[in-house]
Amino acid sequence: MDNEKKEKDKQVLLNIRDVTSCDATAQMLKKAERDGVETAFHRAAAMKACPIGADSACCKHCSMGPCRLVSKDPYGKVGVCGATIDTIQARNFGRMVASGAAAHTDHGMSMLDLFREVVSGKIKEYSIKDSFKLEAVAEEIGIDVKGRDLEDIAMDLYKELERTYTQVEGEIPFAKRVPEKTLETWRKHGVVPRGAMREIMELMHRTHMGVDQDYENITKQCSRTALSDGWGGSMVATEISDILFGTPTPVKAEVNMGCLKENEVNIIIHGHEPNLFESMLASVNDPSLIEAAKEAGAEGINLVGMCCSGAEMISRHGIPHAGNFMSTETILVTGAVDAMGVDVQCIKQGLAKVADCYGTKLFTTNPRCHIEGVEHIEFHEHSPRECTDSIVENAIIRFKNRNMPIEIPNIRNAGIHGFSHEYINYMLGGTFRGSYTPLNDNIINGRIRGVAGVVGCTNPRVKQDYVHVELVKELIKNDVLVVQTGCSQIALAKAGLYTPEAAHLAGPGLSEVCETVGMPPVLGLGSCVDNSRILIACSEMVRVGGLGESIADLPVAGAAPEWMSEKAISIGQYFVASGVFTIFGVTYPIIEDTKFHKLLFDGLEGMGFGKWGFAVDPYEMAHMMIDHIDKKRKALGIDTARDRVLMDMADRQKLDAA
Ligand code: BF8
Ligand code: SF4
Repeated sequence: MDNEKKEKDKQVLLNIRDVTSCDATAQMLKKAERDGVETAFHRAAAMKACPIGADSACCKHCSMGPCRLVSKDPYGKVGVCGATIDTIQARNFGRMVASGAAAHTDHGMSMLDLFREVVSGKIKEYSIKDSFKLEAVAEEIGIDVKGRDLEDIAMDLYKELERTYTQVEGEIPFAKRVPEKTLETWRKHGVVPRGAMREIMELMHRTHMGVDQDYENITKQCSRTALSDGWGGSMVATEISDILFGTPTPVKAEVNMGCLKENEVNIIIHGHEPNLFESMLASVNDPSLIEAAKEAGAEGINLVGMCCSGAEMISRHGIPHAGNFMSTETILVTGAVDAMGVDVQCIKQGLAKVADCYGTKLFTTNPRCHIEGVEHIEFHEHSPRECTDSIVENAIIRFKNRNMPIEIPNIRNAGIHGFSHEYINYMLGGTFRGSYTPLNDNIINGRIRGVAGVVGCTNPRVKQDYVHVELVKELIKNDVLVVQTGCSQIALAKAGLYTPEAAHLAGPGLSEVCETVGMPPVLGLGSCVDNSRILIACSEMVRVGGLGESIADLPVAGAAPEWMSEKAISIGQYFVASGVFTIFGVTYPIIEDTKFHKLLFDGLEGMGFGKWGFAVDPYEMAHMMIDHIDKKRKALGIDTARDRVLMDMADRQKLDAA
């Protein structure tokens, strides 16, 4: 007890309003402090980020070092081997890209493994839900579909997509989706990806001590590897998940911690791979488990998602979502979570201690991700229900033995989720002529100024959700249509922007389009691997015409305002390499004014790619994106259209007919 008291005395107390703009998380942080429980918010406040690491001014790639250079005088010193600041930064950056790309592509490969086993009949617990999409994707990458059995097409699709990972030479299959001029730029600079395994391996090799020591050459391999993620591993993850589990279409669903139910057995799935969650969905609907929950005194079983697998499940099935990355520990403080099952990525080790404090049963399920001291119930795709049924049974036991007060923030926000790129086609183009033409037309006539992707994590180094929400509000106010994925999507859904009524927050042009179509001004596309949907949408916009010949010509921009993970760096780099101006917030891991920094923030654009940007303030970020969009509009010769804000009757009729 004395020790516990000392621990409590030591605890950093937060100025809660400064660390989160999520009311539910704030309420739980207050409770956590009352209970003497520590979270990542507290650890971030107690531990200053290392300034040398933050600038990427150190190298520990060999034991002649670690070598520490000086951020304020970056060219004043070199490492023991002679490595310059540009080499060191580019190598560190490259390793972030390699790790991020590995995470997405390994996830994609798992989905493809599952697909193969389903198609060959070895796994019967899952099946093909969207055969229409299967044929469409197969046809797009050159597989003959006419008059053939679905199984044959599926097996050919499997074999072709396997090349996304294993191909030693030549271009990956989805390079066929890249607009011709963008692909030309890639070919010119030698960055068209081969298989992701090869690209990641080569990047790890080149960033080894004493190999690639030219930041420009390292940057090429960063782009090539990142592209093998965006147009490779991530895109396969999205497409195969749609084929297996269904392509999202708009669905009304609720987010926030109020989705927990005091009188039900609450189960959270948090992580990234939808196969675990899909099996859990089957488990919680099993009559015998529902009966067992009732026998334990519960009114039912309540399944809720968090982070990216949650974002996929809200998109596909309207499963409620309890919160984003910075809420995963705090939700346990409710005391209402009976079990949390996690798989891979963004799983804080700190969850173990918080779960322990509140008696929540925490389970790891994936062989890639164990946590010391946490029970592991391995998930096998050949018998998925063994794992998920067992988690439900454990949750029921915990429900029965609940022995402390429960406090659930009474906040739920309804909204419309589930906008796949296919649905955007249909929504804007109508059933009979589904196409991006109306989107392009509305961009050309200036009602929609441009499109922004706002994506990515939350990070305790900045006020949770604040930068996401303010940035998106500023963008839509200026008639920029926003598409979203991952934790950012949940931030805006909590802020109420996912309703068609939120159109009143948009500028006159965008709100008119939203009202005509009945869509919110902010469209959620799912999890972080679903950023590939944004790439496909960009390709479609180029293909339809009127907005230039390459992705780099489009009036679009991207942002990850509260990023934290290496996956985000890989995503940022593949958007930049695809031609998109991409801004990150929080901090940027490169010293300003170094040659490597100038290449990423300026030089790449001159080579036909996009470029990086950095800003902490959401309004500054928004206006950097808007300026870029306006610059592109001007280059396309459609800048004058925006002057004509008021629409005449003919315009209105044209829009209504669209
Ligand atoms: O892949 S947005 S905190 S949950 S890394 Fe993680 Fe970031 Fe959330 Fe999903 Ni994406
Ligand atoms: Fe130092 Fe060079 Fe070794 Fe890095 S690779 S730790 S810069 S000696």
